[in-house]
Amino acid sequence: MTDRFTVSLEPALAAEFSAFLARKGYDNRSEAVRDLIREALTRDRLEHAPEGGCVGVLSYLYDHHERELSKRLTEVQHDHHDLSVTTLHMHLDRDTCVETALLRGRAQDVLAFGETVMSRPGIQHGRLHRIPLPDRQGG
Ligand code: NI
Repeated sequence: MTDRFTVSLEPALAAEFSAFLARKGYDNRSEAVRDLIREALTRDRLEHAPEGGCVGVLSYLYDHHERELSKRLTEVQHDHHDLSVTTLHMHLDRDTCVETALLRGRAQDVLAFGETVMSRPGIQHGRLHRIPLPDRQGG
């Protein structure tokens, strides 16, 4: 059953929220509020339940001429074969590679892996997006 509640906003916050909805393309305030609640709960869960399972999407760009970097990245992925499910590699141009790694494991392990990769010299635009799994799916 759907739980309904009423939210009161002062005019300035309501106007800001309306502008936000228009900019993001929401037709429906309820959908926007649901998304904001999910986002807050996700962030809270990742912070407070680091042992919980998650899926991670790690993406980054690098220059493949960078000394040893490709080899090191492959080694890091093999060392964490339990976390690294698959990697997509795109040869963006003559020099540059873009990779996206799909990870699965405990939220804290996925974060540690992502930070290890993103902090490597030569890795640019590193970004990790973690999506907590429902409890029934475990790590
Ligand atoms: Ni490449």
